[in-house]
Amino acid sequence: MTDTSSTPAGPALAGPAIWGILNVTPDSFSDGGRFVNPQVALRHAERMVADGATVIDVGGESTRPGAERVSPEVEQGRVLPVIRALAAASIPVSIDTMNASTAAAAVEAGATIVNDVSGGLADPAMAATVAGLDADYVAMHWRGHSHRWDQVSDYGNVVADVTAELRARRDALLAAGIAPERLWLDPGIGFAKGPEHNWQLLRGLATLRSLGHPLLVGASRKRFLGALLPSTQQPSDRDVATAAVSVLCADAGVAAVRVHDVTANAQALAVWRAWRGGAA
Ligand code: PMM
Repeated sequence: MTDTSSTPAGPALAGPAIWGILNVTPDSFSDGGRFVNPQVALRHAERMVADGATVIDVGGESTRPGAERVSPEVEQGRVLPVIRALAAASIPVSIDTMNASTAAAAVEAGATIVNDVSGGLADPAMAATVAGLDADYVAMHWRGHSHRWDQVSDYGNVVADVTAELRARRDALLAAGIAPERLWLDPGIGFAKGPEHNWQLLRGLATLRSLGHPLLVGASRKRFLGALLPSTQQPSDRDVATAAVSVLCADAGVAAVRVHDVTANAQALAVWRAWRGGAA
């Protein structure tokens, strides 16, 4: 992997890829319940691809604070029909899961990326399972399930702490057999982090990039953006703020942004490319 953090020109001018979020859950914080039907999910995914997404990230378990965990069987019952429908339509799919059995079943159903918000910590079988799959792996920074966030959200220097903890995860994941060129890292915006932690991490993306892996950032519609907006707004009113973060992520050399509103983010990134002198 090439570190381009000090190189404004070249391939980085393409800017981040857009991963469209498809939560097949009854209870996700901004789109819960909308895409449980595979045909409705497929239509939404096709629209996101038409609007500029290159990957659709399918999740069957909500990670929002207070959400109940679901069994891998329930999770797979939700996501596998949707993944099969997307794969049949040749849409690149990422599976958002903390469960090794769901990762394996999703790849079998056609997913090519495993996106694990626990970075392999929630399921001890995840790293070895993914090492045996033909799939990329996103390891997000994670300190525990949401019911523990109050106890685990102390940081000295959040950028240094998250970088050190992601480095340790990276080393463990590579030792388990995941190929370095298939590993992505993610700072875990909003996961056991307060608003100022999130802003410091976004300002510190160059430090995270120094780990030498492509970065995925998931800031879309998160609460720290809502804190900037009028108190009457809903999560779906945070798409303009999300697009502004995506533009700043582009400047920081992030490889992909995970977003709900693909159109807003694709338009904002087209402006970024034109401004930077790349092809719009
Ligand atoms: N955030 C959520 C879910 N999955 N995956 C990655 N890699 N990074 C994230 O920041 C992330 C994620 C929670 O947001 P959602 O409920 O809107 O999907």
